[in-house]
Amino acid sequence: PQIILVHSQNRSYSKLNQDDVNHFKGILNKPEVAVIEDLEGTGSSSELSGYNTDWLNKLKGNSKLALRPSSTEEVSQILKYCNSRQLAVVPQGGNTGLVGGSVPLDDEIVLSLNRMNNIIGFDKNYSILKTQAGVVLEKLIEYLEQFGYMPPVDLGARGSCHIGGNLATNAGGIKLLKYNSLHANTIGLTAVLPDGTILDNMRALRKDNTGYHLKHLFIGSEGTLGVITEAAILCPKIPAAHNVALFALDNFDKVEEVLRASKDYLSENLTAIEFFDSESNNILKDHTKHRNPLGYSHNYYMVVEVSNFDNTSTAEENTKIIEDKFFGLFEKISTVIEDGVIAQDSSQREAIWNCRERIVEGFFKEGMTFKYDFSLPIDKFPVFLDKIRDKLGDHARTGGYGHIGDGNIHVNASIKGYDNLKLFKELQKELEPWVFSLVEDYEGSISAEHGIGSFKAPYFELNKSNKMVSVMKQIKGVLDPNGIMNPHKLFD
Ligand code: FAD
Ligand code: S2G
Ligand code: ZN
Repeated sequence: PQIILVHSQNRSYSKLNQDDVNHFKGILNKPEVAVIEDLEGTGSSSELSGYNTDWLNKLKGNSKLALRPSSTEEVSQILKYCNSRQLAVVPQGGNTGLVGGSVPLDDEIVLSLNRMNNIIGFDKNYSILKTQAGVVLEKLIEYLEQFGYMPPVDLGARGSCHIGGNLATNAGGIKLLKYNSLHANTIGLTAVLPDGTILDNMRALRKDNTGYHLKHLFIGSEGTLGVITEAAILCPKIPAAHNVALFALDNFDKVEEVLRASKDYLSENLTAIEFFDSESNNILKDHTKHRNPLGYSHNYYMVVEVSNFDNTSTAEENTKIIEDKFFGLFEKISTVIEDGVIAQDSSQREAIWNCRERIVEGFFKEGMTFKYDFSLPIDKFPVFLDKIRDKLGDHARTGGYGHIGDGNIHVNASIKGYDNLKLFKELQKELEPWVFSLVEDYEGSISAEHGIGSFKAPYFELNKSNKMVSVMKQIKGVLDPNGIMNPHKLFD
């Protein structure tokens, strides 16, 4: 794998010692599972190595200790102690983050939420889910199904990511277009501050205008202000019926035409719309078993999901409603698309979604990948892709895909293999300052949904006014005066 050892940065943090480890073993229940340590640094603990390595295999920290608390109270005691001992901490959920935010850059303690995986309950009057932060998203999807509800967020990492990590990164995903962001759907949240203060804001009231809405500070804070241990999330109903179609198009103007037609014609029945280009389509074919039913000869592809919320009809009637909607859309775009297919059953639905959601794996298997997650004016997507392609030439395979309905493009550019770190670093030095300032020229965002982490921290101040950054740093200074929370993430 591509392991880039991150040299330890000179920081004013304490070094972990045996007394610290003994202290944690003394305060945590089931220390045999709650404390994973390798104080000698023998590298003996493969479990610890998992906590030190990010999903992309780009970062490998050298933490000697991972802690797995089982309650908010235990998180509070851990942070209070670390704060008093000036020990740096990285909160970690499912460790699927893509910006180098979820693992140590040096020897920070990893505070994993993976033992705080209890679902507290679902209030059917309010349709509000209450859960601990360490529950895997897919488990929440399964749990809510019995009530006919679903989480408002969904993403390709659903099998591993935690709802706590989704909140900490304000994850976007494929449903944001229809159900809005986690900021809009989080009704309550418990967060623990570095000094151990427990901010319990879990009184889940749809309306509560009593002072600043502190919970929003922690949503998207990427573990730099405190640890989210519980949340109350407003959940939408599972649609009575839904289906998905895949379209093939030969240029981006037509992609935009289908986007507009889908929004105009389908309006509230449009529940997701994604695009991907031919390079993304080809790289998926080269590296995974997933096959595109529309083949590999077109320049662009789009996934359009239509849902029907009318619960009075029978399943057959609902399916017919969806079919009529798709045929109505087809009529409007028949001269625009090159080809199209509607899923005939759930396995075909899954196959179509895999064409889009598994692209990340294709680029990852191709080699070392530059990953970008921009918000941009939609009509600028092709220009951006062409500029990046020109910059990288035939060193890399560059593809564009993503949540076009949200104006969010993912650009992945992979250089072949994992044994050319020198070339990767040279290209990175050349490419990144330029591409991030280009985003600023287009008044976009250098991170639409993945966050800043450590990979984008050097460019964060390019994309936010220094007045905004200085207020953020003041807030960070008030909540984490010792800077123990996830150092060198978000802020360089
Ligand atoms: P981690 O990776 O463990 O942590 C992410 C950040 O949050 C870190 O900074 C960490 O310190 C902090 N953190 C984690 N838990 C807590 C907590 N309880 N309290 C405080 N801080 C915490 N992202 C999208 O937005 N949209 C997508 O469509 C999408 N698709 C993906 C597809 C794949 C295949 C993969 C691998 C990733 C994808 N991601 C996507 C990125 C990633 O899944 C999200 O950022 C996700 O929200 C991270 O959740 P996690 O539990 O894995 O968090
Ligand atoms: C997605 C995650 C993968 C990537 O697939 O929507 O958010 O490479 C992305 O950015
Ligand atoms: Zn995404």
